[in-house]
Amino acid sequence: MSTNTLASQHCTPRKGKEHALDQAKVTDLLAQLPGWQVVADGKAIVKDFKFRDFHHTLGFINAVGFMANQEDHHPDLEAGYGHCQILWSTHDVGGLSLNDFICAARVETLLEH
Ligand code: HBI
Repeated sequence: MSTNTLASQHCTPRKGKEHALDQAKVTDLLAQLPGWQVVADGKAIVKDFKFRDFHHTLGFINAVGFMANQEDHHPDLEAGYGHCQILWSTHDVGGLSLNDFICAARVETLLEH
């Protein structure tokens, strides 16, 4: 595992098509993210997280929101009792950028024990 893993990186403002990742890079980065899938014609990554009750789901949402504000990169969330789906895409590039993969990796570290 490289020392400069995705979860140890921070987002930077990425605007413009030049920051949109190509298919090969997306495939390479996705391999580092357990359970995440590419959706929306390759323009987003998504994962649905399951929890024992609504309190745990809300705790997770708040932790993700705090991290997203720190990184100034924000997910689309769809949640209900016992689950939260997180979708990452970079509006400023019109698809996937490295920021999306950094934030997905940082979400995974929130659940590490
Ligand atoms: N969040 N998902 C997402 N995509 C963006 O392009 C984005 C964002 N949050 C903040 C933001 N862009 C810009 O305001 C900063 O990059 C400056």
